[in-house]
Amino acid sequence: MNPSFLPSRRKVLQGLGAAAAATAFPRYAYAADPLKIGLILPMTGPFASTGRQITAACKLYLQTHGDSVAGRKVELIIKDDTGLAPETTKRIAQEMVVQDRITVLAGFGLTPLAFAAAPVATEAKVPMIVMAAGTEVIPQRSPFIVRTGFTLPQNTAPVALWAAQNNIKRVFSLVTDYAPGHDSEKTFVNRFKAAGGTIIEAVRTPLRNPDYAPFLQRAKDSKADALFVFVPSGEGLAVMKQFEERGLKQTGMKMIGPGDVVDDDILVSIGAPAVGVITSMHYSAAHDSPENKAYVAAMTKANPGMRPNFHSVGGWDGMHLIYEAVKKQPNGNGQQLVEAMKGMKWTSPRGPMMIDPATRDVIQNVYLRETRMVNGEPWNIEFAKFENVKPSGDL
Ligand code: VNL
Repeated sequence: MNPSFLPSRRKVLQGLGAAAAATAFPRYAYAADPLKIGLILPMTGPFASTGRQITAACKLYLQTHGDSVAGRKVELIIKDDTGLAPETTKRIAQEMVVQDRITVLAGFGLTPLAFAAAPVATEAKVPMIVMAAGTEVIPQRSPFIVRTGFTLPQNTAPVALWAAQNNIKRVFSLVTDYAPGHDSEKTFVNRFKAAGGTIIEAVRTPLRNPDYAPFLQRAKDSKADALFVFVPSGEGLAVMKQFEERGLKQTGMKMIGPGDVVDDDILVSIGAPAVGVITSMHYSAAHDSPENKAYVAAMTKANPGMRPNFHSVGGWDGMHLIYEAVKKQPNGNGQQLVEAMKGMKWTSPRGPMMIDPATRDVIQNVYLRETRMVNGEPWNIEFAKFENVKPSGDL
C-alpha cells in the first residue's frame, strides 16, 4: 500500500480528539476478540520496583488462571512510563487506545500518572484499573476508574489511633510533598490530634531527588516520641538508612506510618534497622492465610529473590477483577465491564476485599504490624486488624 494512504503517526496521536474519533464507531466484540490489557508502569527510574512487582503478579495470574477467559485470549501489553513523567503516561495511554485497541488500561504506579491518564479513559470509555497509586481522590477523576490497591487515608488512620493509645504524645511528621503525602499527613494529623496528640512539626520532602538527612536531623533534635513517615514505595531504604545513621532509634524515638516505608520489596535490604517500626497496611507478605501462603510461594518461585509487596497484590487483584468482570460480561463494552466490577467481593492474598459500588474504590481490612526478625529476616508481623476500612479511612 502507498504509505501516503496511511494516516501519519502524528495525526493519529493528535491527542484525545483522535482517541475519541476512533471509539465513536461502535466496536462489536465477538467471542474471539482478544482481551487486551494495557499495563502502564514505571519499569525504570526510582520507582521501577513497583513496575517489577506488578508485572510479576499480573504474569503469575495469567500463568495460574490461564491465558484466556470467557473464550477470549488474554494479552498483556506492558509499557514503561519511567514513573516521573505524566505526559509520557498520557501519551502511552492514547497509543494503547488508538493503536493497540486495548480493552482495559491498568497499572499506574504514582498518583500524578493516574491523574494524567484519567481523561483518556473517560474519552475512550475504557476501564482504567489503578493498581498502585493511592491518593483518595483518584477514582473521582474518571467514571471508568476502579482501584484495586489502597488509599493513604485507609492505611494511615489505624496507626494514628494506635499511636494515641500507646503513650505517644508528641510526633514529628515527614511526608513526600505530593498528593498521597498530603493525604497521609492530613489523615494522621487530624486523627492524632483528635485523639489528644500533639504534632511538633510537619515537614515535606520533594518527590524528585529527596535528601532525607537534614529532615531526620531536625526530627532527632525535636525529641519527639515518634517520627511519622510516608514515602512512596522504593524510598524506604534511604529513609531507614538515615534513621539508623543518625541514631534516632537509640534516642527511643519510634518510627510509625503507613507501611510503604517498610515495603516488603526492600525490607530484607533494610535489615535490622527496620525492627520495631510500627505501621498500618492492607498487605504484608507475612499475612497468615492459605491464600497468601500460596501467593508468596508462587511469586517467589517464579521470581527468585523477590518477596511480593503490597503493590504486587494491587496487580494480582486487578487481574482478578478484570477476569471476573469479563466472565460476567464476555463481550461487554467499557461501561458494562465497570458496572460488572462494582460491588465485587473476593478473598485476596491480603484478606477479604471488595469494590465499593459507590466510589469504585477498594474496601478492605487494614492491619497493624510490627517489623520483627523471624528466622534471621525482617517481616511485618500483623498484630491487630481493622475490618472493612473505607477509602476515606473512617474506622
Ligand atoms: C503512591 C502512593 C505511590 C504510595 C507509591 O509507590 C506508594 C502514589 C510508588 O499514589 O503515588 O507506595
